Amino acid sequence: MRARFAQRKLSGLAPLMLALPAVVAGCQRANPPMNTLAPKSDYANWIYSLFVEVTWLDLFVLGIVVVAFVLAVFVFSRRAGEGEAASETHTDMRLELAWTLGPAFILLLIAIPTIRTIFREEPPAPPADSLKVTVIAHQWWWEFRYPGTPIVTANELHIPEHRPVWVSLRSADVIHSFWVPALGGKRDVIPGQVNHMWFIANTPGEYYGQCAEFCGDSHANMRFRVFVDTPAQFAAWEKAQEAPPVQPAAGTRAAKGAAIFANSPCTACHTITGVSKGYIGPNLTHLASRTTIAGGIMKNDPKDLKAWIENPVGLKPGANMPALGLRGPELDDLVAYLGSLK
Ligand code: HEC
Ligand SMILES: [Cu+2]
Repeated sequence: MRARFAQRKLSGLAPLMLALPAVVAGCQRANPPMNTLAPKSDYANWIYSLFVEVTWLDLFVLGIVVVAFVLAVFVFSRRAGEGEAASETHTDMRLELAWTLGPAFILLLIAIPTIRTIFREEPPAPPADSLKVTVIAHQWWWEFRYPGTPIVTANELHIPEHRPVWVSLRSADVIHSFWVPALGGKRDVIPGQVNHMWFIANTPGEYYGQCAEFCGDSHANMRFRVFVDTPAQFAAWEKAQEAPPVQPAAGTRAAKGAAIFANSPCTACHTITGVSKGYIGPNLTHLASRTTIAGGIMKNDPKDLKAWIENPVGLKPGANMPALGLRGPELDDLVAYLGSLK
C-alpha cells in the first residue's frame, strides 16, 4: 500500500524531472540579459568574486555536514537489538569549543571580504575624472541628467567605457531601487535622500536594468537600459543631446505635428527645449534618439508611439499619462513630429 503510494508520487514528479534539463537549456539559450554572473564592470566583478568565494566556503561547510550526517547514520548509530552504550562524559569541552569557534570562524571568513567590498564600493567622494550622472526614479520610469550639461533623457543611460561613473540617486515619489545586474549591485532610491553608487564599465554594449523595489502597479514595467559606449561614441552622443531639438521643415507632417504638440496638454507634462516646460513626464527633446519608450517596455517606432498615445494606461497599468483622445490624421502628424526629434 505504502509502496504503491510512493510510486504514484514519484510518477507525478517524473514529468517535472524530465522537464528540468529543458528549462535549464532554455535559460542558457535565451542568454539572459540580466545576468549577475557575467560581470561587465569593476563593481560587478567584486560582487562576483565575493559570490564565488562565499560559495566555496559554503561547499566546505556542506561537506562537513554531509560527512557528519553519514557518520551519525551509518557508523555511530545504534542497531536494532543493541543495548545503549554507557556514556561517562557529560560534557566535552573540546567539542563545545569546536562547534562554537568553528562557525564563528567561518562567519568571519565571510564577513571580511564582504565588508571590504562594501567599503571599496562606497568611497566618500567621487573618484577623480568621474562622469557624474543624476538618476531620478519616477513611478514608473527613469530620468537621467548629466550635471553641468543640459542633457536630460529617460530610460536609456549612456556612459563611456573605462571611466568612473558616479551615480547620484534621487526619487520623485516612492522608494525604488536602481539595478543593472551586469554593472553592479542594487541601490535603493529613497525620497528625500541622495544615495550614490559608482563603477567603471569595461565592455561596450547594451545592458538591461530594472527597478528592484516594489513601487506600485507598474513596478515590473519600470525598466531601463544602459549603453556603454566607446569614448568616441559617447562624445558624439553627448554632442547630439546637447543640440537644440530638430525643427521640422515647413509643410511636412512633422511640422503639422509640432503645431499640434505646442497647442496640446502634452506641454503641461513634457519638456521639449524651446517648446514646452513640463516636468511630470520624460523629456522629449531628443526622443527619437532612444530605442524604447515607457520604461523600456515598448519600441520607439511609429506603431508603438501611436498605441502609447492612444492608450497609455491600458498598455502600462497606473501610468501617469492620460489618454487625450487624439486620433486619425492629427495623431499621425504628432507621431511624425515625435519621430523627427533625433
Ligand atoms: C499628465 C501628464 C502627461 C500628459 C498630459 C502627457 N503625458 Fe506623456 N507621459 C507622461 C508620463 C508620466 C510618462 C511616463 C509614463 C511611464 O513610462 O510610466 C509619459 C510618457 C510619454 C512618452 C514616452 C516617453 C519615453 O521616453 O518613455 C511619450 C512619447 C509621451 N508621453 C507623449 C505624450 C504626448 C504626445 C502627449 C499629448 C498628447 C502626452 N504625452 C501627454 C505624462 C504625461
Ligand atoms: Cu520603481
